Amino acid sequence: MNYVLHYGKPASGGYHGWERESLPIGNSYMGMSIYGNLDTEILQFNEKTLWSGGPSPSRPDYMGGNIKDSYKHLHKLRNSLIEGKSVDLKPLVKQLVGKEGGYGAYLNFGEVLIELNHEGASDYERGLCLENALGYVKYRTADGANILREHYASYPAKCMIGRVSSDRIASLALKISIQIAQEGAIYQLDSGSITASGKLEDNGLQYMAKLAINTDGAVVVEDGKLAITAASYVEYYLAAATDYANIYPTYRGEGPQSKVDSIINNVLSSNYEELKCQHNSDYKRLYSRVHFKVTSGEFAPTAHTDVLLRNYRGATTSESNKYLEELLFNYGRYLIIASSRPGTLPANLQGVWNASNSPPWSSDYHLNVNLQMNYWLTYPCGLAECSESMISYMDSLREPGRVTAKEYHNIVSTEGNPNGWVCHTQNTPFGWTCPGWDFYWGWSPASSSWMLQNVYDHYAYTGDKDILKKEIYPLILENAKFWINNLVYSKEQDRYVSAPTYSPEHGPITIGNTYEQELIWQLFDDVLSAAAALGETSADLDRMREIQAKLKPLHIGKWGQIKEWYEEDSWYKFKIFKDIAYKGNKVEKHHRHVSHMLGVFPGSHVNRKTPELLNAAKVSLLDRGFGGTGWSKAYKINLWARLKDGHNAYIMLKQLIAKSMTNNLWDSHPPFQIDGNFGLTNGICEMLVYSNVDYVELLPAIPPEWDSGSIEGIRAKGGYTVCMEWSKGQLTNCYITHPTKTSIDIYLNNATASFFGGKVNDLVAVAVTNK
Ligand code: FUC
Repeated sequence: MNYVLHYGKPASGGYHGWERESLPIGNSYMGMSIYGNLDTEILQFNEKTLWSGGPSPSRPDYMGGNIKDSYKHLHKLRNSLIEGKSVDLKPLVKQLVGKEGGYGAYLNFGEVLIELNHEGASDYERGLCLENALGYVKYRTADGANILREHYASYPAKCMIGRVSSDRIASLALKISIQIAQEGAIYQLDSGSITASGKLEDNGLQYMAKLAINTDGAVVVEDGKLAITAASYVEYYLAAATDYANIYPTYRGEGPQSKVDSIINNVLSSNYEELKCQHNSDYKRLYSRVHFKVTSGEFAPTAHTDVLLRNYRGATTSESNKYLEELLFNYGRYLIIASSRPGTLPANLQGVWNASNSPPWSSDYHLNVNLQMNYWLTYPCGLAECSESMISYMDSLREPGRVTAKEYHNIVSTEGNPNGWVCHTQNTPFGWTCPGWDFYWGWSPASSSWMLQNVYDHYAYTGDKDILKKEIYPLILENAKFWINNLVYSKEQDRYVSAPTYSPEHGPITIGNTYEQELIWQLFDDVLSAAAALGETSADLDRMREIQAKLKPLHIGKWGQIKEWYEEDSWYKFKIFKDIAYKGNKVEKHHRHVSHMLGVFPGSHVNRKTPELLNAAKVSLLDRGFGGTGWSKAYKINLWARLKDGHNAYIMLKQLIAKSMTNNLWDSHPPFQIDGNFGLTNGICEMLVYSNVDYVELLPAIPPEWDSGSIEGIRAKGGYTVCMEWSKGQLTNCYITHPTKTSIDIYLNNATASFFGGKVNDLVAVAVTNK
């Protein structure tokens, strides 16, 4: 089946057109957004390391935003909270912030412009084919030549590659130039290439982009452009790099010139078709691992993608709506392959695509939900490789994170004796680990631990003990050490608490809120499981076990909900006044964050074996409603799936697609934020397979709208690969493979499974094939 995003006209101009209509390709080092214009084609491009901020000759005191000795203020605040003193918290929390200077932003690199002058063309179509990660534009010019323009982003060649061709010999005349989006770039041209280079004013980061061409036409350099005439084809190869290296504390490495030259020399020693084949096999190796189908037969709508999206908003279930759901499922996989390969920085808030020098939230790494959501899909979709850049990135936060632990928590590490690292809501590739410059969104030490669930899950899904031992275990253990040193005992609550705590951007400042307690509980659980798998024992692990039992993160409140704050019961006097009482505590009924739901998803604390908590989670989630920003809707698909409610999970999927997707199928917060795309794909995985505790459940939340379908290649925790089909909502065929194991505990809710026959209502051991 061919999954293609395609349109009948070019993207509109400017940032608006970029954000909503351009089509993205990427090799994770670089991203490119293609407009598909007929007059002058715009190929806006990025390179993942082009960041302002961080260390700079103009900021000799840059220290990851950390402010020295802030722990003194923490202690004051903490003592007043623990002792229950009624004090004005505002002046105290003003001191628990980081320095904004040096935060910086992910930057726009620039544009390749191709002046074609093909206005007046007919039979126009542009598209992005997900099966082979190829962008295309095709049309017939006014004088009858058929033009094909192709673009792909090769990960093996680290290069963006394009080709314009005409079926009329020597009919092409075009001009190519580069415009760098930064001040002061220097351009050098010869008849085969354009090189643009410079230094960022903010931090002195050196950058270079080089475009080389290959054509059968004649080339001259003219007004800073390559002017090509009498060509049947023009191929172009674009490489870009900076001297950034993720090495603390300088964050600088090899200059860009040698990197760019070696990429360009390498591609020029090959040819367009060979490179395309290499790209295809590299990409397909990852993309072809999973197939999801809920449409029947070989259904592929002819309507353009923007029309499909418009029709989708019309609500009724149809084959083309289901096709759009399949397309979006695959688009999430496409986008993570395009933006998160090993050896690069992880996918940021916009993946690798950004057309602004002051993008929303700096297009940074946000850890109070967003980066986590970016990576949920990697494991169930069999793309564990795509999580490696995220794992090394988290590892790179350890050194600067020790400085934050010292300055804000007085937890001191010495050479060879790491005592704990931490980071907060947001960070940059320059080790910016301190709290944000406003406590109310910036303070969130447990966000670091949340990200470590994504890290640990690499092992949970793949069973790879080498990476567990070498990378994952030391990283998560050191964050757990931070908590051993940082938690305090509250007599009143009879438990260990984090203090102060602030639920992401929501509610009052308290101690031991559900968000932090639950994340610490899960971290300890993962560390203890990892230690057991590796046969590790230590006094720290014993202490962790004791503390975990006394974290008591989850409490059911007076109206049957999972509490987000321990203190909630005291606000709730009369049912009828519930919302007023909550509002008085700065609580928004429909707040986009669902921070009290972490034990349901992605955590494992709330599950089939804790029915009271499951019911309470339903009460809370219903109270939060069915709206939210893009990512919030995506989160709720996952949550309803974990609550085994396919109907509500599907409502959230529909809401997300109908209300939070732009024509190029990017998720819109608004603005564009890629987390919702990834969260959608993972939400569909959660609807199909649950594997969070010690059993696998098939079809836990299948909605009536997908009454028959199939999924091939989806991964379950423990290293299983599942292929299955269902019909009328019931499993009809299933095949499970594992590299070494031969049996698995399956939970099938009232489903008939033909592969072992009979009606299955509870845990059943079935044979799995050794592969
Ligand atoms: C979190 C969210 C916001 C936004 C930002 C990038 O702070 O609360 O909604 O997604 O990240």
